[in-house]
Amino acid sequence: MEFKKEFIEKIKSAKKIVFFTGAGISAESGIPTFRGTDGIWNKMKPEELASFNGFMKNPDLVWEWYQHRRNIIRNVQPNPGHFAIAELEKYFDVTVVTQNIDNLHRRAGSSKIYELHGNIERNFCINCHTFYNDEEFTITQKKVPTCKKCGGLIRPDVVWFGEMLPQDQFTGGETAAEWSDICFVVGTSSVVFPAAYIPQSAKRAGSYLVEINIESTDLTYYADYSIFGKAGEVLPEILN
Ligand code: BV8
Ligand code: ZN
Repeated sequence: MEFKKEFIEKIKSAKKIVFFTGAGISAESGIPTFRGTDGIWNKMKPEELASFNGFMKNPDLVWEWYQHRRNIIRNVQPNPGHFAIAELEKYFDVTVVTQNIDNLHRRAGSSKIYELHGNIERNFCINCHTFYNDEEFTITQKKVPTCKKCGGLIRPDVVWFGEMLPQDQFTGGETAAEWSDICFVVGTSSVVFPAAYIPQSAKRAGSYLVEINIESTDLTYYADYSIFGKAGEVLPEILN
């Protein structure tokens, strides 16, 4: 793969690099994306499954859907894209800012990660906020579990539509992006806010914005360089 010269020069002088990632980076591991031809939202309604109202209306259905996704995530592995990002820590100060809840960046070995939309391996009681990790429930448990302390419903610790992002994760991710020399935007449709502000903030603060995606997105016209290709194929090339 031939990269453009300006990009190669930027890489040579860069110290701080941010990877802003979305569902597309995990697609090659076998986790379905949300939008696009095979996206989850083509079959299911986000307001029914990924909102607090949806959960209150049908907690068992929402719990079962997350159990289904946990099952997929447990049985897949990080792909060459995740591993390349982790390996780049040998050469740069790398920060990962991810919208994914799948833990694959951590499993690939990345050490500095901001999770904007939470993590599917954690759960908490909607009543008293006691945290429960995944091992406390069997993967076959289809009905929503209840809290040992207060009997409240237990939900996954992910950010649903209409909910605030964890402030420390958003601010940490945005600050890292603003201070970066290069901000890679990998495998995201860039339509979910406020997460999608982060690459914009990076560019406004002077970072060089590089998009890696199999197709053009809302961010493409804004990027300094768009590389069209699969994350698991493009990212390892950057190591060369
Ligand atoms: C909030 C977690 C406010 C759980 C998710 C401004 C304008 C318009 C609307 C809004 C706005 N601000 C807020 C909103 C509303 C809403 C929103 O953004 N709506 C959009 C959709 C119109 N936002 C919210 O509700 C947010 N909260 O605003 O709170 C508030 C204010 C006051 C008081 C209280 C509250 C919260 C949003 C969080 C939603 N959570 N998920 C879960 O996963 O179950 S959303 C979901 O989308 C995903 O989980 C993911 O995190 C997120 C982004 O998706 P992507 O990662 O980009 O995935 P997608 O499938 O779209 O794209 C995949 C891409 O990969 C494609 O481009 C494809 O081409 C590419 N690709 C595929 N294969 C590959 C590849 N690329 C490279 N290689 C490959 N192999
Ligand atoms: Zn409780």
